Amino acid sequence: MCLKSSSISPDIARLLEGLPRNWGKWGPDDEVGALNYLDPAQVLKGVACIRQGKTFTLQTQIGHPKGEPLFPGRRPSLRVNVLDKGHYLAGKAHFDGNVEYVDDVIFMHLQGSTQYDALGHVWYDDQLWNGYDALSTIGGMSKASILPIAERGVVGRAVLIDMARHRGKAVLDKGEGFDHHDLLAAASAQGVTLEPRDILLVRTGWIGSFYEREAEEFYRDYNEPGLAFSRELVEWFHQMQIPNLITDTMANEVAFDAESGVMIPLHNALMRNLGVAFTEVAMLDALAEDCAADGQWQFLYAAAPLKIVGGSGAPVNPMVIK
Ligand code: UVW
Repeated sequence: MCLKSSSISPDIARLLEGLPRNWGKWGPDDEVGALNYLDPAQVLKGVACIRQGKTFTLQTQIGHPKGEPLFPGRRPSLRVNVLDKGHYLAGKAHFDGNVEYVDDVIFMHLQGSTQYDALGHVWYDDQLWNGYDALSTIGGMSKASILPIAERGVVGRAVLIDMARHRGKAVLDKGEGFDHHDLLAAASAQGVTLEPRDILLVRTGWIGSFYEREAEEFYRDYNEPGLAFSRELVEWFHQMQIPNLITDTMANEVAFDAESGVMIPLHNALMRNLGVAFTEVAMLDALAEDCAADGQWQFLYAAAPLKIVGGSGAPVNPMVIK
C-alpha cells in the first residue's frame, strides 16, 4: 500500500520538530494518553448536559447495502452465515427438542467501520505513543493497542461543531480544510462554548455523502475534508487538553499537508505525540440535525471500542445523550 503526494521528500519528524508531546505525563506505562483527562469531574460535567433524554448512536452500518466507506487500500467486510434455516432444511444440522439457531462470522478491517484507533496505530522514527518501540507492533500490538482504551471506556462532556452547516454546505469539498479558528467561529455561531477537556466532534457531511454519491466519484483523487495541519492547531489541542477527536471522515484530517506533502500529519502530532484518541467514520448527520433544531450542541458522550487483544483499533458504536 502506498499513498503519495506530489511533494519531494516530505519528512514528518522535521514537520513536527519542537511541537509539544505528552510522553511520560501519565507515567512510563500509559497506553490511553489524553483520555486520562476524562476524570470523574469530566464524567459529571457530561452528565450535567443531559436535559432532554434524547439518545443517538453514531456508528455506520457494517454491511450497508450501498457499501462501506473505507480509507483507500482497505476492503469491505465479509459476513457469512455458517448456520441458518438452510442447514436445517438440508438436514445438515439438528438440535434436540426442535431448537434451531443462526450463526455467522465476519472478516473485516478493525478500522473498517466507525472505530477507535489504538494510540500506537500510527508512528514515525520507530517510536509509538509514549516512546514505545515500533517493534512492539509486530504480530499484534503489545504496547498502546486498542485494548487499554477498550478496558477504560470514554465518557465525558462533548461538543459537536457542524463545520458543513457553518459554511452553508451539505458537505465540505474534497480536501477542504479548517482549523481551530474555524472551529471556534462555528462554535460561537452555534452558541456553544468549547471548554478544556471537552470531547470534540466535528461534522463535515463527508461520510453521510458516501451513501448518496457514486463510489467512483467519491474516491476519485481521494482527499477528504478535515482538519488541516498547522503548528498553532497542535498547540491549541495541547492547551485545550482535548481527549478525543471524533469526525465523520475516514482520517479526521485532510490526507496531505499542503506545504510539506507529509501524509496524515495530525495522526502523529495529536495521536502519537499528545495521546489524543481518534474516532473516525462516525455518522453525525442525525445528531447535527437535532442539535440545529433544539440549539443544544453539548451532551454526554459515551463509547467503548471492542476489547481486541493486540488490535490496532476496534469498531465502536458511540452513544450521545442530550
Ligand atoms: C490511516 O489513516 C492510515 O488510518 P486511520 O484513518 O484509520 O486512522
